Amino acid sequence: MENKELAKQFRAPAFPGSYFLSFEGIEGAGKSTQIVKVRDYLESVGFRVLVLREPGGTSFGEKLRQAILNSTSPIHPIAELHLFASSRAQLLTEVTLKELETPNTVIIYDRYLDSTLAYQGKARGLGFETILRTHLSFPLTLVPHLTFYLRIPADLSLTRQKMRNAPKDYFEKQGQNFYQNLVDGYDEAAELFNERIITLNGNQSVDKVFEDILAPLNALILDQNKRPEN
Ligand code: T5A
Repeated sequence: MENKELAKQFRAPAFPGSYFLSFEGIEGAGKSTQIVKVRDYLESVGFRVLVLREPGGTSFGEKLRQAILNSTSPIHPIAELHLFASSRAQLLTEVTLKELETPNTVIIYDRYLDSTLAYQGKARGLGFETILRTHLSFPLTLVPHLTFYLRIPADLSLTRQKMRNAPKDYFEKQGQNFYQNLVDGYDEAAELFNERIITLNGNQSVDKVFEDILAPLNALILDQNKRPEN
């Protein structure tokens, strides 16, 4: 089956008046910065908002997060893929699906499936088909209503990482080629899931990026016709 056909197996959850969003991008793209602004905005218009991060978000998932990001020895890409998918399945069932049952809830994920496509699928070389097939069982077939991909060039990621001056985790120790492959991987994911993923220029001021997020976000939450019916 072609990747386009596989991509059709993925669907957004249907809970009345509740939404699932994700933010994507390479390290330093500005995801955390924009998530805070989007959370504040959504709360100001009356939504209950929960922000969750991947890997992590549950006690099991946080253990997996430490296992991966603090690893000092190489992890096989297939092992990486299954660790991220395990953390994801747990977070979806333990938190996300339960919380979305409450109307007017927005769940925001800091990274989701598209990270696995870019990091393990493209940069680690497993290919998109392997990633998509691993996610074909429920609840891993769930995807957000909208994904905001903050696109920045590889060299800007490395510059922002240096400015932060924090110790490097497992992936941040990789070089510029790895980051270029990630950008290419995200671009391919955005093409494959072109209705869900909104690509934004992350190399602009924080306020301008937020302004670019607001138009598609408002179209989703304010347009009654786009609200799930059951
Ligand atoms: N991973 C994860 C996989 O390999 N596969 C998977 O399936 C999943 C889910 C997670 C790691 O795991 C990997 C990917 C990652 O390597 P993490 O600690 O969660 O690691 O790391 P990140 O999500 O990458 O978090 P970062 O903090 O590095 O990036 P952010 O959140 O995108 O960036 P942010 O907002 O913290 O901003 C970074 C800096 O830039 C500035 C900020 O002030 C900050 O200093 N900044 C801007 N500067 C100028 N202009 C703007 N517009 C700016 N926006 C932010």
